[in-house]
Amino acid sequence: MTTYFPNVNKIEFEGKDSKNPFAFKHYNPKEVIAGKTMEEHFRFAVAYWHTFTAKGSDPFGADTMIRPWDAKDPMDSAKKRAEAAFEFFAKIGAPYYCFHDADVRPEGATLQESNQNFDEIVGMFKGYMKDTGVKLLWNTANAFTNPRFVHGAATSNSAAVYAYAAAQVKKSLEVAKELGAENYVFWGGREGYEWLQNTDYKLEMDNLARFYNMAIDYAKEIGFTGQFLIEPKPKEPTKHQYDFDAATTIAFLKTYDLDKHFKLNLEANHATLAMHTFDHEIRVARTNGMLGSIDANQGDLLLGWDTDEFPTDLYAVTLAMYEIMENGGLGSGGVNFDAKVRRSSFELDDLFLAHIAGMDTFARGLKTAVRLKEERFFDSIVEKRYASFGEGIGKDIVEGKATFASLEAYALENSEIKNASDRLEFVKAQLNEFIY
Ligand code: XLS
Ligand code: CA
Ligand code: CA
Repeated sequence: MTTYFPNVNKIEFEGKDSKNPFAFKHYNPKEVIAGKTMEEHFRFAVAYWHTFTAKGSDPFGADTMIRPWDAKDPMDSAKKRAEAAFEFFAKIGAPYYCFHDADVRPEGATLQESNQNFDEIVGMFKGYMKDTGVKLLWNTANAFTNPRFVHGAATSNSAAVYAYAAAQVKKSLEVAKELGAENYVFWGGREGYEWLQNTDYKLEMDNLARFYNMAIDYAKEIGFTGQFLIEPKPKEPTKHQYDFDAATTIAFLKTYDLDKHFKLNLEANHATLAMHTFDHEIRVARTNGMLGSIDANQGDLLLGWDTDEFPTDLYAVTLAMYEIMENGGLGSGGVNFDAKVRRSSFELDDLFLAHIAGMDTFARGLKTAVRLKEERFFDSIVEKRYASFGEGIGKDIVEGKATFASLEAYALENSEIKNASDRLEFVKAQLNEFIY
């Protein structure tokens, strides 16, 4: 077997005083925290597209990353890439991976040829998964890169494109079943509009719902039982994407009676593009019982693009982990590094260093989240803040006993209202003490 990463051995936990850059300082897979090992809490996954397929180009510049799995023939490249990917998964110690069809196989001249290429790679994956024990967290169909999706896929104005996208998802569901994927993701990069005035919004929404219904039927037909996930994003590449954020996506699913078939895959950078924090998106999903999985990364607030950086922001990750813990974990989901090394981090070793940074950041976030819970930091703030709903008129409101007349009677007697300060600066300084 060829080695693609000869300089790197299996990454081990060495503790926070280690000076070895190729070691975990905080992520200790076997350490038990709040009743589960860290490995079980996170279910870390490596994103095939960013780590093995993308090569550092940006809208202004060409590839900076020359990889040892690059070959002249695209199918040769795909095979070597698969071999390299599994060597990487095993060395970094990620129990899961995720991919789009287009990341792993070259597109053929016809749909049949694309499917044949796909089958060949899936056959290799099956063997490698067996050898390494690495599992598939989720797969998905790329219905956005090819020029045929210029006007959308399941919301295209072209029925032929709609059919093509359906065929692609059908194939990806078969692959999901074959590889035992624990989830299947729909991300609608081109499902939206460029110009509202040439768009039949109602038809596109109805068609999208029909598409999802057909996917549900087909999964049932072939016995695929993984969790369906929708990944919200407000824009980019499309000006306006229909699955704008968690709340919009949940409303869509409820409108079309699809909510019991789906959960959400939430991405940190998509949250910030929607002008939300990541913890906001997770809170909305978990409150509705729809938190499925997360795409771990971070954006750059100065750029405003979907820069998909590796997550190193301890503050944001801690608050996200707190929400995940409050949800009782991620169930069949996991923490997928939908993150790419910067264009200037073009050496092979950077792939390891970036994942170590992300995994260590999540480990620290988890530990702090558990302490925040144990010490009831947020719980006691919230309890105190809403105490008025635990007694008297507030209790009546919560128990559904109040009416406008009873509230008016109360207000007439109690019009002198005394609000309490949130002491935000003070409590945020206390939060800093937990985190740093
Ligand atoms: C792009 C999305 C995409 C999904 C899967 O912004 O993050 O990569 O995660 O199609
Ligand atoms: Ca994503
Ligand atoms: Ca993204």
